[in-house]
Amino acid sequence: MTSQGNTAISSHNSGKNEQERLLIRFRSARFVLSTPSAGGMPPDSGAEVAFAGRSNAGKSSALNAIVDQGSLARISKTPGRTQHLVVFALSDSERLIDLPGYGYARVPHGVRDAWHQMIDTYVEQRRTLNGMVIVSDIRQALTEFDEQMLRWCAARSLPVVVLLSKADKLNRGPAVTAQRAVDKAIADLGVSASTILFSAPAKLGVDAARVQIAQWLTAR
Ligand SMILES: Nc1nc2c(ncn2[C@@H]2O[C@H](COP(=O)(O)OP(=O)(O)OP(=O)(O)O)[C@@H](O)[C@H]2O)c(=O)[nH]1
Ligand SMILES: [Mg+2]
Repeated sequence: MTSQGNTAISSHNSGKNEQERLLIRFRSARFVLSTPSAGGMPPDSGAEVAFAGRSNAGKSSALNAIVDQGSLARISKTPGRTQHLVVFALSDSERLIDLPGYGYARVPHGVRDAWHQMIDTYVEQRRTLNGMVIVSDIRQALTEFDEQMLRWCAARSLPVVVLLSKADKLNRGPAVTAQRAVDKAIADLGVSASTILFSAPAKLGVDAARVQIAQWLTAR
């Protein structure tokens, strides 16, 4: 699974060792619990990084690629599958949270409003939330929801990285052009967030995402 055959990076051995150390750390991720409300979360101590994004954007797939486990978080061809906050732990004090997808049209308004409320409450009140991963399909980024989430995170000075998912669906040129457009849209919003070209099946951007998330999990 690791890029052992890649001799081009052999001169950066320390970087490679660091990646392998991170890989081992993320591989230890285990399912803890799934809860329909922020009140059902584990005690608010330690450090957490959450994955947010539109329904079907690829949140669960990104999480699985990052922890290098094919089916830790449930992936579905049916949008709206993850309707709970799903908690995974790397250690007693480090957690990854798979948030319910936003904006799935085919559920009643009342249910949708309840999801929005729950995520809003979680982002606003969770003290150990140290960083937000917004997963956005590169062909649709940024959605209205992504922009809303960027504003919520800015409001509480929460750092954000945007994974531009499904980058394997575009050639390199159009993917880079799309990334630049998203960088500009973020700047135009007056907020700050880095972007990473990402593909779960192609393992693109996975190492970079691990480095960022590990940094947030370590910060207290
Ligand atoms: N080609 C490609 N397909 C992807 C990628 N990431 C996710 N998918 C596919 O997109 C669909 C949705 O992926 P999920 O990871 O379940 O998306 P989600 O954001 O967790 O969806 P909800 O839990 O419903 O909000 C699945 O069919 C995945 O196989 C990617 O990087 N490339
Ligand atoms: Mg999901």
